[in-house]
Order: sequence, then structure tokens, then C-alpha cells
Amino acid sequence: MIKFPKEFVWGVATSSYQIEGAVNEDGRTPSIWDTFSKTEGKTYNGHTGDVACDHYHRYKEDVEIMKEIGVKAYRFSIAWPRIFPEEGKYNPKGMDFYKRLVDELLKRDITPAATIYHWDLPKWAYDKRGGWLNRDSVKWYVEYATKLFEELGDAIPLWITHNEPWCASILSYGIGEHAPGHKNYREALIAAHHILLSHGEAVKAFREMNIKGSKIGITLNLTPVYPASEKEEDKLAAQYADGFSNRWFLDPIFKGNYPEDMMELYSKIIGEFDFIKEGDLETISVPIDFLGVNYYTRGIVKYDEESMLKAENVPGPGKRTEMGWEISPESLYDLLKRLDREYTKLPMYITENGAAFKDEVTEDGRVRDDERIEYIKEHLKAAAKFIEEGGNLKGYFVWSLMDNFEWVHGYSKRFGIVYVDYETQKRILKDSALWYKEVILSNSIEY
Ligand code: LGS
Repeated sequence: MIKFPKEFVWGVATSSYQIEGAVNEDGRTPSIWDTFSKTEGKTYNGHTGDVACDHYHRYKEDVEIMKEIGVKAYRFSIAWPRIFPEEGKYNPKGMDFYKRLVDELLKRDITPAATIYHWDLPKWAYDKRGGWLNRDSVKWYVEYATKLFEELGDAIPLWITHNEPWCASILSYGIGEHAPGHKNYREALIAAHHILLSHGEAVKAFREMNIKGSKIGITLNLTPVYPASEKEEDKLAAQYADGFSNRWFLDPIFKGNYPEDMMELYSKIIGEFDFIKEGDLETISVPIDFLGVNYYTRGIVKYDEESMLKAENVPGPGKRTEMGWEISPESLYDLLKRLDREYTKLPMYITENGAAFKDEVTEDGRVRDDERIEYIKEHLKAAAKFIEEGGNLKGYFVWSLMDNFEWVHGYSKRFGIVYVDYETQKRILKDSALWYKEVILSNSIEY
């Protein structure tokens, strides 16, 4: 048996657009994910978040389910277009939903952990010169974040400025797979910079407001990258791939600069970094209270002269989830060790970890998701080893509480520990939820 520290935070995570539905209610206006998902060919079978898990109407039942599982904390995100449906126009009705949700959580002793931005940028912001491409986005974001701090501030012990800036910038403005679907690397790096800058400015605003008992941090998606061989050229490929996925975000936040090797590489592709203004990096690197880590898989690369990053992905030997991602719990351990060694001794939370598998409801009404249990268990073992060695890991949030709108994959991929029947909106606790309940109750996992 492996015991976890007494105060270890056992959580589950979701995000607004993926679960809420009710996209036209109480004054909400569209986000870039509404328009993107309604554009032909962008998501699996044209799925959208219009209804999703109907959480906007069923939040009480969902909090009840969390209580049943026994979770200590719930990480959710707030939909910006509910709070500011138009530029500069605050919508108290939109805020009310989160007040009710937070009340419900607090009543049941579940700690709310709120993500301010989990990709549902208001369409109005996008319409003003591309959203994050426009430096004014920083101002809009800070106005939004400040309103949240004013209205919900101390009721929320953990504030997360951004979820996965890499996805919100590189995947969205560079690779074009996520909304708004641009394919331009210069834009990707501009968006990344403004997102990071908005993070720093929001942290500053938060400090000025002196909100008692609340902490603020950021969640990054981090993918440890390994060279396919010991060859120097493969090591160089891994260095660049690591710069691309990890250091481009970690370095400015913790070291106050962008990595030089990447600046050099990128400058050949995007030209001048004239969008970085004096003082920006000081702002981006203002001290935070914790780091959120989203971890799903690792990468293995070999040298490829032709590719932008000089790196080509090589499939790893491990088993895969339904997404095709290699399962590699040891890499989570490596990642945490590296963060501790090279970046920070601050508290860390695993703000997402989990897996999609083919789940089926059997005749007896159960979902036997042994593979998911195995996945979570192995990752928890890696986390426990890190803690045993003195690592400052404070909590773990399963992605996800329930099956939901998995972005471009729509509803075809199920990450939940609770099954959602989208026809009836009925929720069923999967075996993994029942197992997680035991883990939380005993504060331990069995070998
Ligand atoms: O639902 C999203 C989950 C699912 O998997 C969530 O909204 C995001 O915050 C997060 O990005 N999520 C996620 N990420 C896994 C990314 C792994 C990429 C590996 C690609 C290898 C080819």
C-alpha cells in the first residue's frame, strides 16, 4: 500500500465549454469554440458544445456526484462570454451561475479551483483583430479576471489564470487544429506571448486586491520528450521539441526569459520578435503560488532536417489509450523531478491526468473501465514516488469528472470517471469512480 500525505488534495476536473451547454442562456454570447465547432469539417461529425452535459442546468446533481465520490476539490473553468458577453459589458446573470455552483461546492466541503481561461474566448474579442493576436487582449482578460476576483475572490482558494497556453496559442493559431484554426507560426508566438502577459498582469491585479486565503497559479501542459537514440542529432531534436512544448512556457514564467536556442530557431521562421515589449518578461515572471501540471503522455523524437523543429515523432513501445497516446507513467515521475530540479520548489498540483477508453454500459448498468483504473493507479504511483522523495506535490485532479465534449473529437472520446448517456443525460459512476472513492477514503493506493 502507498499512503498519501494527510492533506493531499484529491480532485476532479472539467471545463466550461466541454460540459455546460446552455450556450444562449442568461446573456451568454458565442465563443470561438461555438463558431469553430459549427464550421463544417472542424469537429467529429460536426459535434458542438450546444448541450454537452447540460451541466448548466444539472450542476447540483453533478456536485452531488462529486460528494458521492468523495472528492476534496473540483477544478472547473469560467466561461468568459458569460461574464463579458460584449466588450466592457459585465453580465451579473452569467456570474450568478458560478456563484451558485461555488455555494453548492462549499456546502459540501468541496474546494473550488477555478480556471479563468480554458479556451472559450468570446467571439467579440476574436472579431477585434484575432483575439490573442491583439495586444489589447491582455487588457480585456485582466478586466475579466479582476471582475472574477471581486465577485468570487476569497470563495475560491485556488485560482488558475490559464489552462495550457501551448494549446491556446500553438495548437490554435499555429497548427490550426483548435479554434480559431489559424496556421501561422508568427501568430502562434504572438498569441502565446499575449496569453503569458495576461497571466502576469492578472497575477499582479490579484496581489493588489490582497485576497485572503486564496492562491494563484497557472496550468501548463507538459510533455517530456526523449531522444530516440543516443545520437547527438536525436538529442538536438529532443532539445528543440522540449523547447517547443515545455521550455517556451516554463522559462518565461520561472526564469523571466524565452529560451535562447528557441529564439534563434524561431527567428528564422517568424522574423522579428517585435511583439515583445520592454518589461513584458518581468510581468510574465511575477511570482506565483503554485504550478498546475497537465500530464497525459510523453514524446520520443528523432532528428529530421526537413522539419521546423528538426524533430520527427517516433511512436513509443508502450500501450496506448483510445486517443492513440502512449501510456508512460514513469515519464510523469521524470517530469515532476525535472520541474523540481530546474524550475521550482513551489507547490505543484497535477491539474489534469486521465485517459479515454472505449467504455460500454453493460446489462447490469455498470461500466467496467479497468484500463482507466490501471492508468490512474500507475500515474498515482509515479506521483507518490516523487512525494516520498521530498517533492512538493499537493494534489491530483482526474481528467475528467464526466465524459464530455472532447474538442475536435466531439463526444466520441470518453475521459470521464462518470459515464454520460448523452441521449438521456443520465450519469453512471464507472468502476473507476468507485475505485477513486476508495482511494480518497483510504488516502492510499494498493500495489
Ligand atoms: O479535454 C482536454 C484534455 C484531454 O486530453 C482538456 O480540455 C485539456 O485541458 C487537455 O489538453 N486534455 C488533453 N490533453 C492531452 C494532450 C496530449 C497530447 C499528446 C499528443 C501526442 C501525439
